[in-house]
Amino acid sequence: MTSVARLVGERLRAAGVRYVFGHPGGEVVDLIEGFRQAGLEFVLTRHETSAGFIAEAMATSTGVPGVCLATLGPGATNLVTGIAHCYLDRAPVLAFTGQLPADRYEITTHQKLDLRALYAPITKWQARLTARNAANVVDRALRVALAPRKGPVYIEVPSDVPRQEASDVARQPAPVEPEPALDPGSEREAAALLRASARPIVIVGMDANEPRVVAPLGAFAEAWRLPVLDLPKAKGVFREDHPLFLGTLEGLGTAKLFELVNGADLVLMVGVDPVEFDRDWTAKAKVVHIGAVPNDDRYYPSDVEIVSPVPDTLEQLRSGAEPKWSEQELASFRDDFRTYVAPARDGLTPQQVLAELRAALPEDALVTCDVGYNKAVSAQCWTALGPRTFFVSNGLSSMGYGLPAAIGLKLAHPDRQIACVLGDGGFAMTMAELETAVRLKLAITVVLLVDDALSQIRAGQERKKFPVTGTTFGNLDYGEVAQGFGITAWDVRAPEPCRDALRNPSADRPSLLVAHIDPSAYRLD
Ligand SMILES: Cc1ncc(C[n+]2csc(CCOP(=O)(O)OP(=O)(O)O)c2C)c(N)n1
Ligand SMILES: [Mg+2]
Repeated sequence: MTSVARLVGERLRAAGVRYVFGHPGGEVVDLIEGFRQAGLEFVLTRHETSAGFIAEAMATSTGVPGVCLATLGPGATNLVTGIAHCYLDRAPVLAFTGQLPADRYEITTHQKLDLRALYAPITKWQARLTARNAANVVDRALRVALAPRKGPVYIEVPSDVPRQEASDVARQPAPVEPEPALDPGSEREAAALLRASARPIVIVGMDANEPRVVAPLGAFAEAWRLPVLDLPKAKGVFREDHPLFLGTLEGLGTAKLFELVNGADLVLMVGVDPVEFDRDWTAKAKVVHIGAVPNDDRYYPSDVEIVSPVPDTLEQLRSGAEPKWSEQELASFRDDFRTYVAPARDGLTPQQVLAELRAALPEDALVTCDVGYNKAVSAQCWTALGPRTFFVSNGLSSMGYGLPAAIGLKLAHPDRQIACVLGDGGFAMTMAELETAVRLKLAITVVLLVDDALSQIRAGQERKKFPVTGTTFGNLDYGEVAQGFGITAWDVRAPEPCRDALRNPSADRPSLLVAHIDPSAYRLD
């Protein structure tokens, strides 16, 4: 007989899934055993939310859905932040949790929560697994998760179901939705707007973060000589060392980039998902929305929408190109902005740490960051050179993301170098996952920006002239912390030792770079 758990596991394997991340409870051990029999590897994380972050990073970087698992009650509530991140950061992830068996659900109160209701606002679909629906539920879950915009689905598993005999054996369908075709009418309208404009700019968003967009986007921007801005989750689709690349919106110093946006007369939104913006859209320029998803958020008003595959649209819009901006104007904006976002200080600056990291890592290295000023500076000062090389929680903007995400990336890409850039606040939230990384023998460079504070929040208090309250904390002995996990730590206060450390990471376990930075370098005003 095939158990429900094994059937579900086999269907996940067939969809390309290799790992399930999570934290167990007694109610899910049958599910884990069936998954094991199906050839899936269960990876214990030290907190359920980390499992959601790991599954997301893996899914985002590979395109194969991620899977995570928690037990009922507190396991399910702990997983919530991880899945909320998958929801607002648009990742195809299946979240399984245990639940009381069906016949006890109505007459039990211990650990009972209405989990489908709990997950409803943070998932695209919620289902309860039974022996008679298991195959169809998994297949639908995979499809719903992968349909644009991608996102998580929730599957509740009553604890008696996994070991039952599966009686649902529907044939597995193809998982991907068809793409829309190019719309020639709106393409002509957009081309006319572009020809008539004097100061058009391009903003690249996460819906376009795909390898196949790289060449058409580069050729399009060069042909018209357009300045390119990106959003954090699209970093690298357009090479950030390119002379036409001017900066990352919502990174450090964004107000200056909005001066450019406000002076533009046309904005070409290429695969922009507005979930990444942290302010209202007030620019007066006309907008062309280009993407596989219509502009239904209405965050910005669009004069023309081209709901088509992005590469095709960019190829079409290239015809009849003539340069729109002068090279000197763009070079001078770029140089001024780069100087502005990396001010000099007596002490080590986070900008210097990122420059050393860029110099130490190969082009195809994968970098994650956490949330706080460390995100603002990484988003602006990490130079991304390829698509899907920079990973951040930006829709949800959850602290605690960077380290688990790096674990997911190293498992998915064992041959690539992986680093995470963390604040000391976010690190403390998930540092237990260092043990996960050690257990899995993952060489990850952990860059810790130490300022003994929740610096971004502290800066907000100071700007409002409030006393600093609840935004600083005691300093840890990170050398001892590293020793406790059995890893090496470097303590650095200047660029040169930082360089040495970054060039000599451990081969089979994480390395910890403890960078004591001057947080005043985050304050550009
Ligand atoms: C889970 C979570 N809790 C609270 C916040 C609010 N928050 C945003 S940034 C930040 C400070 C983070 O401090 P740290 O990790 O040290 O980063 P720094 O700003 O110092 O670089 C806080 C508390 C959040 N985004 N996520
Ligand atoms: Mg900090």
